[in-house]
Amino acid sequence: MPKPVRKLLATLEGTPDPIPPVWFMRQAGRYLPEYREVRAKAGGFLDLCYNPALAAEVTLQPIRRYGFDAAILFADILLVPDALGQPLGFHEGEGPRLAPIRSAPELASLKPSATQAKFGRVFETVARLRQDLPNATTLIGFCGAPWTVATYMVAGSGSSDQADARAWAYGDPGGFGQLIDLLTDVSVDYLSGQVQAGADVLQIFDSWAGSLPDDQFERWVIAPTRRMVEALRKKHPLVPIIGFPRGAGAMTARFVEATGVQGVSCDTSMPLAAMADLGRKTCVQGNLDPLLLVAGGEPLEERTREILERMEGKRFVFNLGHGIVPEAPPEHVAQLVELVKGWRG
Ligand code: 1CP
Repeated sequence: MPKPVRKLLATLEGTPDPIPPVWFMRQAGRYLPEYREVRAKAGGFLDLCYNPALAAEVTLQPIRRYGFDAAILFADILLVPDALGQPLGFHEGEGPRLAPIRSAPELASLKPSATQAKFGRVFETVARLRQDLPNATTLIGFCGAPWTVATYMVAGSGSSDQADARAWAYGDPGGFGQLIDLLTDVSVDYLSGQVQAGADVLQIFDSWAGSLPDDQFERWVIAPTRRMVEALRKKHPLVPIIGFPRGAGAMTARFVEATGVQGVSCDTSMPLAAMADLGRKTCVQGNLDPLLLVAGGEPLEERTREILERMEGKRFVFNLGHGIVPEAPPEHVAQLVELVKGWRG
């Protein structure tokens, strides 16, 4: 049987398409009524993440509705601390809560050897997805980058400035480095398991990369990401990796060069000229403002055309600069996908 053309995979491998592949971060989620229904049935958010049948179902929902070129595994970056044994809860309207870890001696409570039971359920979701997805749909596996996951583990919740992790990193870089090294190793195993189960492409979410000055960015964003990319390349030489160093701004080009990622996702604040420039070195993904999906109509169409024109001829993946927000009407998502798929058609 000939190998199916998976458009996102092909674009990352170096064959651009005149009509770019399209998928959206958080394409499964609360803006979809069918997601809210399954979510209510699952019980808690973590119950949904660890239930392979239901997690596969919510991953497939946006593929059925919109025909995206890629599906992203339904899971969360905080499953890694959860699997390591750091108690995690998601409470309605509050976001995640973890028992904070603030010093090197507390790292002894984390158990990398205990992760397999919970990771195994995620791998089962991936395996189901590869079976149930259309052959032409690329399957994306993911995890959080060590720095971003550490910011939640140290603060015990989301935070606007990641102050607790930054303070630990400055005050005791050796101790904080132990946490980053542990997360780097566990994340490599976790992503490698996703590839073995059937993921075609990997994305590493570093949502809080932008909170670090350049020297700290080198140490806590670039160095661990490079280590992950090198280790994964050895195990799976053909699987492309997309980095998402959100807020990296002027450090983005350096990030691409130093980490060896095959693609970079750009947030909404990246100027189109800079994104086009990056497109000469690597495959770029982005960067429509998710709030334009709330507005819809002409403002959405105008900016979409501008991005598509500016990125023409580049190795480019159409995406948002961050995740779809719960307020986005599903019809606006349909409007956007039609526009991208009909581009120059
Ligand atoms: O009630 C609900 O249904 C929970 C909402 C929700 C969803 C749909 C959360 C809680 N996580 C997710 C799924 C999720 N998270 C995916 C699934 C695949 C897809 O994109 O469709 C992915 C890739 C993530 C990744 C994730 N989780 C990130 C990185 C990307 C980003 O948004 O910056 C981060 C930072 C998280 C943590 C997280 N999970 C959920 C919330 C509310 C948060 C943010 C907490 C905070 O900082 O306040």
